Amino acid sequence: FFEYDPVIYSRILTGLTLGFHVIFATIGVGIPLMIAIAEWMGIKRNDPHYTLMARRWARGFVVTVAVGVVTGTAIGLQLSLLWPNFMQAAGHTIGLPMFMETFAFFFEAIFLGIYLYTWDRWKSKMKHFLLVIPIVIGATASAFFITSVNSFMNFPQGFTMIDGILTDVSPLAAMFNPATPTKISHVIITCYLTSAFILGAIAAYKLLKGNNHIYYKKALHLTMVSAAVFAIGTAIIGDLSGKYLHEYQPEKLAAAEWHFETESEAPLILGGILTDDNEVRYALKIPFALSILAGGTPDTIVIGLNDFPAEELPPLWIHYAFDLMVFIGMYLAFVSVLFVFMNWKKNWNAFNRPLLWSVLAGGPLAMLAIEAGWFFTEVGRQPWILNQVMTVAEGATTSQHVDIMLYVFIILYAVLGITCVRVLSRMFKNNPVERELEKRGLTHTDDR
Ligand code: HDD
Ligand code: HEB
Ligand code: HEB
Repeated sequence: FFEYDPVIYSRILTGLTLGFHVIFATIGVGIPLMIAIAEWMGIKRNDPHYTLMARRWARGFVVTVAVGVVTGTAIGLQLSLLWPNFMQAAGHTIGLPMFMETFAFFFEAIFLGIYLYTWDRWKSKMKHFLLVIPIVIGATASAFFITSVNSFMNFPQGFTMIDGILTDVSPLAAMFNPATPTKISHVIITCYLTSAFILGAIAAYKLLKGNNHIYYKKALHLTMVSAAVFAIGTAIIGDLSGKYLHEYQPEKLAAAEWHFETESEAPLILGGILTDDNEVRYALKIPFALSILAGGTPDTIVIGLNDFPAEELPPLWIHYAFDLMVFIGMYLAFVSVLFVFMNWKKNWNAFNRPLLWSVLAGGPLAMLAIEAGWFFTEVGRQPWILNQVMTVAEGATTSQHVDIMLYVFIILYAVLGITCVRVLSRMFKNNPVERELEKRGLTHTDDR
């Protein structure tokens, strides 16, 4: 229904692929840490329930890794097919971190293989636990390296531009640019937060369905304590990300907050709609909050949209993506802290149904916040593929067949998504916790 334009189709296809990949990437980065925490608890408390958690989570993790590899490979392929000019100009600048991601992945995969097949191999349980550490490091390093590429796109440095070609390249300066610290730490900690909430949501679901096995209560407690820590960390780093934007990408921050006039004591705008003459209606305004997010004090001057050339502004709908992410962040922090608090108060019941429902909702909401965060930062980088250096249109292919590619990949992702869900649900339905405990000679005597 609109005219064929390879740039539009390439953007849709790239966004679709990355948006799908990031679901598995997030789980891939976060779950290993949760496995490690559970196995550690199992050893320290000599409690087989925690050990079983680590085992079951590791088994499910393998399925999501497999899909992560397929979709990750699709990204690699599409980067050179859809963005040939971008890859030609920047390829040797970002080649180092791209290669390092592959390396980190292989590192992780080798230890994952050993880990899965050596559960009962050693007398000392500690030896098996040590194997999970390189998995955690490898998974986190994947996120570290690939996100540094994205940081480079947001703040390109470490080269000189001559006739559209980047020369004098310094890969390390490119990797460690001003966007890198906040971006990488925000991505990694939100991966942890989201993974903790997804595992917590599964436990809450089982408890809601009337399965009151102590295994699920322990799983819920472990994941919510972790989530509370990560949620608070996310808020702190999110605040630092805002300060990064203020200093280095003020147009993205102004677009996110519909902030038109350059001024101090700027309010944070929640929700609302924008009229044709750029007036904000029906929004909740938190006085001074934008100035504080940007610079830490109410008198920080925040540059407004009116001070940027109109053709260099990103689409203003990223405001909603930003709001959604921040709202979900507050929600996740509230729910996890409330759970931990109620569980700590001995005569309160943290396992009440409303709270269980709230945890259950938190799983998908956390993943939605990941998507919202990426859409916010990626669309907020428009119209640049390399901020201030190369536009998206300049980086794109001129091929006439991107539409067909798009349809093929939509089918591929649908098949992958459905298969993944079916394999996972069959895997765990056919092997419930009760049966697995019995099989390992553990009775239910210690059930509460
Ligand atoms: Fe990205 C575009 C989403 C990480 C490299 N990405 C793009 C778009 C979306 C996303 C929605 C379309 C934006 C538009 O055209 O309006 N990006 C994501 C998600 C990511 C992600 C969900 C999490 C995994 N992206 C990411 C990284 C890289 C890129 C880590 C660097 C290797 N993204 C690109 C790109 C695109 C892009 C290929 C195509 C057009 C553009 O950047 O501006 O360079
Ligand atoms: Fe990724 C995987 C690429 C983004 C995380 N990846 C992957 C793969 C590829 C990729 C190719 C396969 C494997 C190998 O290495 O070989 N990615 C990529 C690219 C990008 C990305 C190109 C951009 C564009 N990722 C990403 C991010 C993250 C990640 C952002 C984080 C957050 N990945 C990842 C992981 C993995 C991957 C973790 C592994 C698998 C699983 O799932 O685990
Ligand atoms: Fe976020 C992004 C803030 C929460 C996920 N963050 C982002 C940004 C900012 C923020 C500013 C941008 C950056 C750049 O561009 O560089 N956050 C924030 C805040 C908060 C938050 C303030 C509240 C607390 N997030 C959140 C959550 C999540 C997230 C909850 C999930 C879970 N983000 C995100 C992502 C992203 C973001 C994924 C993309 C990447 C980067 O970093 O960029």
